[in-house]
Amino acid sequence: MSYDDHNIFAKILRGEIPSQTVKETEHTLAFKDIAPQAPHHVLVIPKGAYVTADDFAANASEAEIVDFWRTFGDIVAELGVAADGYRIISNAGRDGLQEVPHYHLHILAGRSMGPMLL
Ligand code: DGP
Repeated sequence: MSYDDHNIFAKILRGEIPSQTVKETEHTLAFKDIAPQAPHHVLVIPKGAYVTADDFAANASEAEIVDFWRTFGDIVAELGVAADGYRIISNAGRDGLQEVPHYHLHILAGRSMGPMLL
């Protein structure tokens, strides 16, 4: 699984293109999706070069993994959506219709998501 550092999220991490930061920590960046699918649509990404969730799980350090998921939890708390609920999605690869090949978690909240369309 090779990482292409020309992807748009790598450019955001390098500060080459702007984004609306929601939260930044040592190992993690969260920013607003450019085409929100819900009233709250946040993308959480590791700063390290990982392509998919399985790449991150296999190759990231424990510090990166803990930081990523704690940041996710902090964002849910700060958005105040835990009581009403939310959906998290991570698309991977061709069959997952992943558009940007840098691992990211979508947090969608603020409306009913409806049933999964599988
Ligand atoms: P995915 O299909 O899971 O790879 O979704 C990629 C998401 O990234 C999609 O919801 C739109 C978002 N996106 C694409 N380009 C940009 C960008 O330049 N800035 C921001 N903030 N989001 C982007």
